[in-house]
Amino acid sequence: MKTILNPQKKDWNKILERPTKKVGDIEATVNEIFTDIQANGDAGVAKYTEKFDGIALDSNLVSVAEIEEAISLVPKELKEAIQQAKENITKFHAAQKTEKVSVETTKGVQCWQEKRPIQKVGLYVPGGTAPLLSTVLMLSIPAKIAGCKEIVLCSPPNKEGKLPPAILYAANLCGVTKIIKVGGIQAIAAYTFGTETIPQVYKIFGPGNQFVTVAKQLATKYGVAIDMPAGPSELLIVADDSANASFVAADLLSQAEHGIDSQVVLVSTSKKLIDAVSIEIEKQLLELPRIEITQKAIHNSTSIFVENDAIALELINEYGPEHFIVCTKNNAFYIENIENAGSVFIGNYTPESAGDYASGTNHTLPTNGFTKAYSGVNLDSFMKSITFQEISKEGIQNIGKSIEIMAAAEGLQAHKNAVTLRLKELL
Ligand code: HSO
Ligand code: ZN
Repeated sequence: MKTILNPQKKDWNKILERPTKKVGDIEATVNEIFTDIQANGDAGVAKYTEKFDGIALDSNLVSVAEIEEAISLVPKELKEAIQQAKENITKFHAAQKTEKVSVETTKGVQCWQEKRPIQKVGLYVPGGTAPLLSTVLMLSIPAKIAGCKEIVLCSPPNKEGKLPPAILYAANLCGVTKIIKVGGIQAIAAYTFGTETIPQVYKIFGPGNQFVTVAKQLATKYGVAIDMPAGPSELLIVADDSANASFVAADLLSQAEHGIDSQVVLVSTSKKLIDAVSIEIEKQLLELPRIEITQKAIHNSTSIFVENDAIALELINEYGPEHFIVCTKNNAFYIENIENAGSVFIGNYTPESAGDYASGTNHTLPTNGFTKAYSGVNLDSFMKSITFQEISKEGIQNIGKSIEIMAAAEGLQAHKNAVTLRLKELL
């Protein structure tokens, strides 16, 4: 990790630049696969599964027998851990339900807002070096609580044509209605158009590599919503002498382990802490099975020394980290004033891993500075708000004149008439 001392404000963006990936001609590939799957449905999906995942499947729909096998294969200890995580994620997301909002804006004019679930949602769980069973929980639990009717999950099969048992177990436990062995661009294309096996959905959720990300963006052009633009994982820790250096190092490494393009940043008002963390990182790194990935991510990462908490805060708000750990004497200052972050972890005993798995908060969060405008996945992500209104005779008499005047000002006579006829009838 390189250390930068007291950087000038004009250099912050450069120092905190996210590792960029080459998008290259991904878009052309994505377009081609979309067109093929739109025209050929399941046959197109099977072709790309064979091409990219190296497996020809008779059917990509996960069967009851496969789920039963998975249930028998997942160790009891893991089942219990999943159960505890599920309970906490359920409690936190169920508590996010809101009451109907109803207001009489003017006498006789009643307006209200109610939420309804998105009926069909498509969840995506990537394969790769670490199949994330926790992501299954983070997406399917709020979908179920929201009341989504069709909850489909796609994930790429391995070379034997299988999904990891823990993914199947978690999906089945959390109420996923259909599990399909398909990954990458072809999964997103299938969600966009629908195939004989894979239902078309109204919104797609979940992380993925750059192919999946570009595909999700293309899906929006066909009218399918997505949770958020995804990017590599990030963690920023602000810590001072009150922090435990080995805990800070462990947290930085936990996020660096995701991928070579993960970005971890340490901001501190203590040079002593920065040095201690750096020594700890070197020590702990050697013990990690994913040392190569982790080392590369750490290599791209930075420690930044700043003079005081006010400067640190400004820099953090400018960066807008996906995950933000606060471990200082002045935690309240950061908590009150943080503007841009996906999820905040406070104090020496709150590792980011807690939010990744089991505390109850969602780990599907905006990255790449999108925290400035996007929220992480939550109950509302699976719902829409509908507004209602009912106006009485008295109500239309109270607001009718204003509507007529505004409609006339816009030159929209028919709009005005819709009110004028009613007002006349009431005379
Ligand atoms: N930190 C990741 C989520 C995750 N970590 C899953 C471990 N498993 C993105 O928030
Ligand atoms: Zn993680």
